[in-house]
Amino acid sequence: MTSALRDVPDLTSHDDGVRTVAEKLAAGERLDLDDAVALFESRDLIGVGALADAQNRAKNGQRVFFSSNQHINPTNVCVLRNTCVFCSFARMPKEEGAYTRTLEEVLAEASRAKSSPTREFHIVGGLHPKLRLSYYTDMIRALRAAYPGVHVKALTAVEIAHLARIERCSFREVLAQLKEAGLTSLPGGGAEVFGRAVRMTIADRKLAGDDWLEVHRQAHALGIPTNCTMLYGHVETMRDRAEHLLILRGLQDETGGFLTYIPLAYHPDHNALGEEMGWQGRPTTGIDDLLNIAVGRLVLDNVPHIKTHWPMVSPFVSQVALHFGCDDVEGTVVYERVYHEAGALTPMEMAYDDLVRLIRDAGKVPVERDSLYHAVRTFD
Ligand code: V47
Repeated sequence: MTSALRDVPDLTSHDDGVRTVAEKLAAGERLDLDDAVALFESRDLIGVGALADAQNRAKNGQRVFFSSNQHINPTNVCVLRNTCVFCSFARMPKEEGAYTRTLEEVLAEASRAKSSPTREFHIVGGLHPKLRLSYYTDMIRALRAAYPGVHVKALTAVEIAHLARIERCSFREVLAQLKEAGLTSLPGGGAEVFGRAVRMTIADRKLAGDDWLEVHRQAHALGIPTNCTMLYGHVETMRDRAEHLLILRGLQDETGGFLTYIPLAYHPDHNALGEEMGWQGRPTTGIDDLLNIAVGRLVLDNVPHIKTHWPMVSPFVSQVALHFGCDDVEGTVVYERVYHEAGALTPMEMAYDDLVRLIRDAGKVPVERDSLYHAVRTFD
């Protein structure tokens, strides 16, 4: 049963916090920091999930979006190699395994997809000390020329800020040049957790939280929509998570430029935090992965979509997430290094038909989308 006005399930939860949230939602009230902490601390996953599922269905019905996309990681050389202790992907310029692709190599890599025509390139990489902005604008122009109609979602806020430093110009100037070259949107990486103590522990020299927000604010002002993320499952507290979500919600109130929120599950293999620093944690569990989706849906009431990243949490958890507030599934991917270097055991690619089946078998309606969430093909 649902309440007639607000589509909130009548819920008798054993958890006071979840009952309070249910009452607030039914009354049309916004959740606050304490509510968000209570949801992250809740042991009533099914109760939290049912609330999130109702909110998602009210926004998106039975539709679940996915994209035919390809990830490209042009370089793993990164000036933050020794300070972002959670990262397994970065290398020093002369370190074994360091690579930087030429434009020709990127174009060759872009033609890997076999199961479906690519509609989106997702491009993220390291902070290379020497690559100029023109390396990226040339890449975007070449990809758009070779694949007419394709969307390019490229460069995290951290990479934008790094390029601004190299070019000695503003974030806005970098973004404007990328847009002119054909950039469609920005991915949401680099946010990690905004809280100072967490950032000092896991990403000491990385772009500060306020600067991450400023890059996204500037992008939105230029008409470039963006995604947002949170990296969870390392040293953060439940309050850190709650504060992070409220900060994202605050920027969305201001600009309305976020398209989707993606909780990113920390993978501890082959990085200093997981293997060398005496971190007492363990990889995230299915329970935590689903809870992060559900709490994201409930707190980020102004963000249209919540995405599950199947390479990190597995296709199985991603499928179940579709009943916990999620309406957006990572795409075909094709080839990916950031999580697989960190020990993700999932395949690198999901064939287009398998993605459609994964969504259908969850009882949902698959909708292939472009980067801007326009429906390209609907599987009724
Ligand atoms: O910011 C790095 C994460 C992010 C690890 O916008 C790790 O659609 C887990 O931007 N374990 C970059 N995560 C990836 C990114 C992204 C990914 C998926 C979808 C979208 C989108 C954007 O990868 C980094 C960091 O948070 N990451 N190392 C690790 N060991």
